[in-house]
Amino acid sequence: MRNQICIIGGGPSGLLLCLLLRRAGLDAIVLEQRSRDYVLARIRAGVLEQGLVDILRAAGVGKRLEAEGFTHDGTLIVAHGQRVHIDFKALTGKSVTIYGQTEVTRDLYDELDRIGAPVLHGAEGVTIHGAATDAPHVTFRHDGQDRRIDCDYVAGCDGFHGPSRRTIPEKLRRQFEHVYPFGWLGILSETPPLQHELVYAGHDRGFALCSMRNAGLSRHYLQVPLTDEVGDWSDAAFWAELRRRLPADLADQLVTGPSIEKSIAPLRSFISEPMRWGRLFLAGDAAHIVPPTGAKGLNLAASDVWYLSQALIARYAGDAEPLEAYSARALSRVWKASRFSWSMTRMLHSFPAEGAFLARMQATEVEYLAGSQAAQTALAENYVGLPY
Ligand code: FAS
Ligand code: PHB
Repeated sequence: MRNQICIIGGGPSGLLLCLLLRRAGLDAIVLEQRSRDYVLARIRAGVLEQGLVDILRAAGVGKRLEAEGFTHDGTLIVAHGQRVHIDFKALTGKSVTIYGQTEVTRDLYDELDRIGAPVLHGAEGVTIHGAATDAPHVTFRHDGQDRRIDCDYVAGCDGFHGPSRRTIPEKLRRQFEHVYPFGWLGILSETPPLQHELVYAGHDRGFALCSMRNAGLSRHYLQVPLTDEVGDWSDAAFWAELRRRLPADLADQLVTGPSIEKSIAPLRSFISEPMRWGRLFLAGDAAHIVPPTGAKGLNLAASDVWYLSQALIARYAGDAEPLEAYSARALSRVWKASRFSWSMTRMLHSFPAEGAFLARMQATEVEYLAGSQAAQTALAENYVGLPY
C-alpha cells in the first residue's frame, strides 16, 4: 500500500490533519489502535479557542459546533478571598467556545467517513521505519494481517503514550518535564452548570473548576492527591468537597446529581524537542502535554496541525521552507501556552509541601490580578489563544 502521508493516531490531531490534507487533495491515511467507540468515550477538553473554531469551520465541520457550541466572553476566578471576572471580550475583543472534544472528534470522524477517507481502527503494533530516509514506511497488524504502508511523510499524532516520539533517537530528543504533585478528579453530571461561564476556584483545600458541556450537562473538577483513586470518591463526597472549595453564595447555587462519568487525570507539563526527525513530524500530545488549567491541550494540538498541514501542502506545491520551519514554529507557540498553563496551575492549586511563602505569593498574585487591568488582559489574551 502507498499513501503520501501516513498519520498515526485517530484523536483530534490525527483526524483534523487528515481532513485538512484531503481537502487539499493529498492522500492521507489514519491508523488508530483503538475502536471508534473507545476514542469517542474519552471525556477530555471543553474549551475551544477561536483559532480552532476557525479551522473547523474552514474544514467544513463547523455546523454542529455553531448550532450547539456556547460562546463565552469571560470566566470567573474566585481564590484567596478575591473574586475576579476576566472579561475576554472587553479586554481582547475575542471569546472562546464551549464544545466538548468528544463532539469535535465525532464531527471529524463523520466528515472523514462522508468523504471516504481511510481511517483504520484496530491498527496494532504500529512501527515507523526509515523516518530519517527519503522512503519511510509503517508496518502494523490489522484484521489479523501484517500490513505495510510506504509513504512520503509520517505524522505522529498518537498522543503521549504512542510510538512516534520514541521513534526519534533519545540522543536527538530534548525533553522537558514537570510533574505536579496532584491530579484532577473530573465528573460529568446531567445537572445545570453552576454559572453561565466557567468558575476557577482556588482554596486552601485545593483547586476546583466548574465547567460544562451544555445547559443540562456539567463538567466539574477537583484537585486530588495522586494517591486517590476514583473509587475513593462517592458522588456525595465529590459534591460536598466542591461546595467547600466555593464561596458560600456559589456553593448554595450548585445543583448536584448522579455522575455519568468519573475519572482522575494526572497533571504534567511536558515538551519534547524537536517535533521532527527526518520525514516524521509530531503534532499534539505526541510532542507536548500541558496541565488542563489553561484549557490549552486540544488547542495546541490544533495549531500544530494547522502549521503541519499548511507546510505539507506547500511542500507538495514545491515550497519546502514551511516544512523545514515547522518544528521551531510549532514549539514557539507550545512553550508560550505551556508557560500560561503552568502559571495558572501555580496560581490556583494548593501546594502544601511548599510552605507559607508560596501560599502568600499565590494570594498576592490573585490580589494583583484583581486590581490590574494589565494583568487581566495578559491572562485573557493567553486564555482566548495567542495568535497562530
Ligand atoms: P490524543 O491522545 O487525544 O489521541 C492520540 C490517539 O492516538 C489516541 O486515539 C490513541 O488511541 C492513538 N494511539 C496511541 N498509540 C497508538 C498506536 N501505537 N497506534 C495507533 N494509534 C495510537 N485538554 C484540555 O484542553 N482540557 C481538558 O480538560 C483536558 N482533559 C484531559 C484529560 C485526560 C485524561 C487527558 C489524557 C488529556 C486531557 N486534555 C485536556 C488534553 C487532551 O484534550 C489532548 O490535548 C488532546 O486529546 C490531544 O489530542 P491528540 O494530540 O490527538 O492526542
Ligand atoms: C473542561 O470543560 O473540560 C475544561 C474547561 C477548562 C479547563 C479544563 C477543562 O481549563
